[in-house]
Amino acid sequence: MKNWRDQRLQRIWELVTKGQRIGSDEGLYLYEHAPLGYLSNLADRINKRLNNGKVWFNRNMHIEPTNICIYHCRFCSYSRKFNEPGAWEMNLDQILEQIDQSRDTHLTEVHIVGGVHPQRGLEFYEEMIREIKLRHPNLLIKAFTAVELDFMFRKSRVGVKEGLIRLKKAGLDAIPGGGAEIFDETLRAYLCPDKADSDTWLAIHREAHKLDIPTNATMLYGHLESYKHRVDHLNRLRDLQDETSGFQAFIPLKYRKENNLLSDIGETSTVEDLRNYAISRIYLDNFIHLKAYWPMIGREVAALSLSFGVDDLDGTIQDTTRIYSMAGAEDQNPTMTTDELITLIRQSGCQAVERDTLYRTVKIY
Ligand code: V47
Ligand code: SF4
Repeated sequence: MKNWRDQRLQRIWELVTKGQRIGSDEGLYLYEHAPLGYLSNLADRINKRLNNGKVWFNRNMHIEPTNICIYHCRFCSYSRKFNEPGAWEMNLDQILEQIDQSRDTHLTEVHIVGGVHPQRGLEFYEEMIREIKLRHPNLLIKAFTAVELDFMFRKSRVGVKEGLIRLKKAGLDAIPGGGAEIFDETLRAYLCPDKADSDTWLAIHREAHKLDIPTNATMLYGHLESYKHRVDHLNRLRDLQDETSGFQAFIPLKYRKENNLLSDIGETSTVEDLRNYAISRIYLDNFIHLKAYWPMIGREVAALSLSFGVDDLDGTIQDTTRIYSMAGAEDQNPTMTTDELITLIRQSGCQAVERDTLYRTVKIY
């Protein structure tokens, strides 16, 4: 057992290494006082216990059907109104064509997330999923944030349960974690005032879990939130996971500052990003996977994150995602081949395991 001079850190270390849970005060203490080496060491132990030195990745492509959005999130660099320069909308044929043109013949997942288009209701998305599944029955579809789902269900006047049942029947396999942003109501009212609120986000994920649709969870951090807000966010996710066990992975999303209304507040440092990964790993004791979304943080930080509790690197994403490139992400052309990903993982001393959307092993490298 290590000895840390700070007694509080020593107590947290002992609790966590015994497999016990820490509370909000302890979470806050870690954010405020824990040294980097402590966090890396503790998060890595938990990760080894849960994932045994494996780092997961999958072969996926991202599709963003439109960036036309009715909402006005202050951190968003990507959304546009109709006819505004830079706006795009793809029809069903164009979406299907984009998948057909995929260069990776071993693709296992298509990830679909976009703006909240005012004219597109459940019927449009139901058909989209059905057609993709019809042409590519082996491709798993992870699609639509809770914010998109909330709007399409209300537009089509169906309840959450009915809407999710219909999408599942059409072929939806999983739901991504976007739209969670930060749950604190006061901050959320300022950052993204008009979209699905925190309770709605959580209720949609709860209902999906009840219907056996696995989902992910995110937290947008590094903007106006305090450490207390981050701990509150992690707490709400941990509580729901206790109830349902339906979350597959937690993905911290680093706020990127270019071309949006919060540009003047700057961005978090790499050290802060690594601390946040580690504390998330320590706090969310009921989540198996902690994912780094590498196109946003860059390859080098993604490699470092593997020593801070991260066990999953999002995909061999082809250069189709624009949410982050428009917000100033590290990698403006986010594509990594399988070989590059495997090398990155091996150089961190871990074993690369290709998975599908449901974390079933496809191949061990
Ligand atoms: O909800 C928007 C975020 C999210 C910015 O589940 C920004 O596997 C940083 O859902 N800086 C959408 N982030 C992305 C998303 C996602 C991504 C990767 C993996 C998964 C998964 C889900 O992007 C939005 C919002 O939180 N976002 N603007 C910005 N300026
Ligand atoms: Fe729309 Fe999503 Fe951008 Fe918010 S973050 S404005 S919901 S596209």
